[in-house]
Amino acid sequence: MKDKVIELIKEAESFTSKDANEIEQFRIRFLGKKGVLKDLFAAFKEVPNDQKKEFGQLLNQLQAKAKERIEELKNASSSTSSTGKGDIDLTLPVLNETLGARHPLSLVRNEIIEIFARIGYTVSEGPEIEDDWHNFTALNFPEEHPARDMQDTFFIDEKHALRTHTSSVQVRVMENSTPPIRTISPGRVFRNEAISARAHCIFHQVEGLYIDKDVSFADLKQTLLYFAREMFGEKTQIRLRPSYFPFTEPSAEVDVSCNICSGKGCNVCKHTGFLEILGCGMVDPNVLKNCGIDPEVYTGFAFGMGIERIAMLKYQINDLRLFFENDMRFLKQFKSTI
Ligand code: 2NL
Repeated sequence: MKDKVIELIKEAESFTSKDANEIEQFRIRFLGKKGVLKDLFAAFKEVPNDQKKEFGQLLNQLQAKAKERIEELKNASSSTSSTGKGDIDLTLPVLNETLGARHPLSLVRNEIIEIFARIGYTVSEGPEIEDDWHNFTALNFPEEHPARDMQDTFFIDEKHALRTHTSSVQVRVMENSTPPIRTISPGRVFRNEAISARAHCIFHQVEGLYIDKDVSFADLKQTLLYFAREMFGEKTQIRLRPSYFPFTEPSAEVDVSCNICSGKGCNVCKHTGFLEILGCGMVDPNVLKNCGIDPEVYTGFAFGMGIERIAMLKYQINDLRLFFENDMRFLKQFKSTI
């Protein structure tokens, strides 16, 4: 009896086949309802007590071996079957290869939205074709400002153009609501520029606007420091340089400490230790007035940044054109697991 079991273990170990039918026959013979293991377990009662332990162990070994062998052979045959006769194995797992990737600009836009959502900012959207009022006049652009020129702006007709910034969305928000206002407006913007590694005629912006009683420049600085640290890491420093925009006064350009050399100086930051990320300022009282908000009661700050620029710094991308060419070799690198 014992020898018979040892014989069967050897047989199970050496059994080999690629034919699903043969594997099934093997399973029935060993593990089936009327299979050898069933018989042997039934015969177990007959085994003298002093041999029961050894015999039992052998039976367990045989059962485990038979199961293991069937599993191995099934796996081996399923991985070759679809290449051989052209039949499809529906039990194969789905290949992750086919999973898509989010565009890096979407990843960065979503991250910016989340960072500001955590401090109470909503998201506002608006039309890409704008009238002169929302894109320029309400924002305090003088009648003769060069940005209104055909060379900088894509005009649709006398009165309409493709928006050159998403501030136009925020003008609409101010016109249609009362403070407190805390909103960001991400979106596509258009400028009549020659395409190069650093410029494109279509790009993406996020603008932010905060209007309430007693909003100060200190609030602006602290908000931007929070953003920079969430986006580029908790050790990030910011630096504000005086600047000029028609719609803010005072205005500033904001740099972050270079996250590649930690401010020590490298090729990316051109040995300055800082990288420019956005423009900002206190909303000009004329703009508030134009949008129906009393500048004697309310103050506010605003800022604007290019999503491409933030993505280039975050992922160390050195050519803007990569964002628009949809080269799979580039896009595939942003594959996420979710
Ligand atoms: C930049 C600079 C900026 C704003 C955008 C803004 C919007 C309203 C009122 C006042 Cl409704 N200002 N936006 C303010 C300062 C700078 O963008 O370099 N963007 C890429």
